[in-house]
Amino acid sequence: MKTKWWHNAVVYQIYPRSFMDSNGDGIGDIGGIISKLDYLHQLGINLIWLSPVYRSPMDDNGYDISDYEDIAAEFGTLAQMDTLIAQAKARDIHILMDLVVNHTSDEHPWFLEALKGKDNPYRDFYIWRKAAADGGPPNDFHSYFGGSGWALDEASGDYYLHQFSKRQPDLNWDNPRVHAEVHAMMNRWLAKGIGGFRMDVIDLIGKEVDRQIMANGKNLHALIRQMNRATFGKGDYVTVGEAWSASPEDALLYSADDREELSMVFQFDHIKQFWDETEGKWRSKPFDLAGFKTVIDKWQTALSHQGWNSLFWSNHDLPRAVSKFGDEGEFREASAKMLATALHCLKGTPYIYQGEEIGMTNVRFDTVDEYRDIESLNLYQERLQQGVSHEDMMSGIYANGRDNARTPMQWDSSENAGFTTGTPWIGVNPNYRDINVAAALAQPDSIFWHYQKLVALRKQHPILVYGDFQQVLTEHPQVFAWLRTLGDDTLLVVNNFSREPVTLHLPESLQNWHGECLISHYTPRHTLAASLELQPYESFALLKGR
Ligand code: TEU
Ligand code: CA
Repeated sequence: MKTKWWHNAVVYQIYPRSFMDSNGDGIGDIGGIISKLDYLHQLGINLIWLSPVYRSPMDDNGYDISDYEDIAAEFGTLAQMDTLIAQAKARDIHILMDLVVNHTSDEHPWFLEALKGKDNPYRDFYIWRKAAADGGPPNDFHSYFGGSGWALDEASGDYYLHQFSKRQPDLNWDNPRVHAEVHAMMNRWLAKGIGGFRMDVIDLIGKEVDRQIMANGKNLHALIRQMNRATFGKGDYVTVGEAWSASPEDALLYSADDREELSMVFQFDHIKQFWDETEGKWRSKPFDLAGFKTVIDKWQTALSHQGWNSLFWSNHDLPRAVSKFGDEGEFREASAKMLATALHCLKGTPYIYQGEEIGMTNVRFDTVDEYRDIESLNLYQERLQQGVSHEDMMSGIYANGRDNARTPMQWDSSENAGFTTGTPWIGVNPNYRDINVAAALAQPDSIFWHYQKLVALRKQHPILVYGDFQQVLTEHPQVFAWLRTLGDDTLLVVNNFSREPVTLHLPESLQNWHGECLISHYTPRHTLAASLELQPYESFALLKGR
């Protein structure tokens, strides 16, 4: 495997709307991000994945772009974006811009042109089909955000495809002019000094519409290779593709060295495994460690020598890590630290979602009107019409709604958690008085300092970056443990994923170890006997002495 500069880097994801408001309008902005770069530098991260800040009508909070080369007024200006890039770089932090090119906003000039008529030069920048015989949508493809995935253009009587909201028309990647326009825009952003791209639903751009194959279409990898060669492949950039459909085999196609495609992908097996087979995310299955271990092991093993894993528990579309995989009550701190150790001791690039480093939790607003996410709001309406009860839908939103991750970043215990001096665009989680950055920085053993140690460890110990993964204690019902091996070095990572203490009996091969405890949030363990008493949500990583 070729080593890359970013292999020991950790990425911090910023959802700009909710990160920090610098002008009192209740909406996070670039000025707010700039004001917090020292905080991020203190955490030690080297890359920021910046969710979209481009001009947008904000139908999907910026994932509906109307101008790829201007900044949304509520987020700031291009000049501020240049300042952010420069100020970040001065702190050895590189910006990954969010590239959303499966679709645009319906206010993008390309789409406004396309609406002017069937013979407009931009018409086939998008995907049009004739109405069905009954005048309805061409087929029964369903949008991820509710309703048909086809919207009628009254003027022409044709329908256009939109896999997300009807204000997010899908681009036609069968059209070489689309490639050229997107590549040119990407190169202009690269020329501004960014570090690379996170690529929104990149697995959808090769869609074969008439066969209703939306993900992993036959041209997908050719399109990505072409994009690589035309843009980021010319430099040492970081690219991560969001691929909800990806299998380990797909991930190797995206990220193996000789593929000249992407650095890595976000896959979601460890997320989808806890969604209901028929109700999806709206009916959450209880966390099952055995299944979780199997999935993580599958991905670690598949990409151990080829390709590269991304590592994450949460993002702006997912519930909060400690609420989903840990304990948001009595053991919030211990479980958040355990999850951090587990993630950062796996092989791949760890992603920290804003607020994860202080153990922010899911939110439970009393009424659906307090929610803002188009996906939750649309599906609430649609599913109630289908007979799902209000209570069932609310429990789905509480468990897996995207707004769980989008409540304002909690900076301190002042009003609105120090996020804004105005009225926040979405409610602040009421627990901000106790869970906030100021409190975390003042508490020596807080979750923040635990993350800071983990980020630093990745730079100090190549075994964390390149060590092979091998699960141990595979059958244990509460403990997820593994070895990382590199040359003569062996690291043992043990995580108690339960709220109960565990008496752990070690196999011969792990007994009588002595070495350096790289990280622990209980009493550090430098030696191992035949058995040990693990505390609730205890983790440790022990580097075996040679
Ligand atoms: O998400 C892709 C996507 O499929 C998710 O929206 C997912 O289906 C859903 O959240 C399940 O919980 C990307 C972006 O991350 C998301 O924020 C955008 O809404 C979406 O694409 C459209 O751009
Ligand atoms: Ca603002």
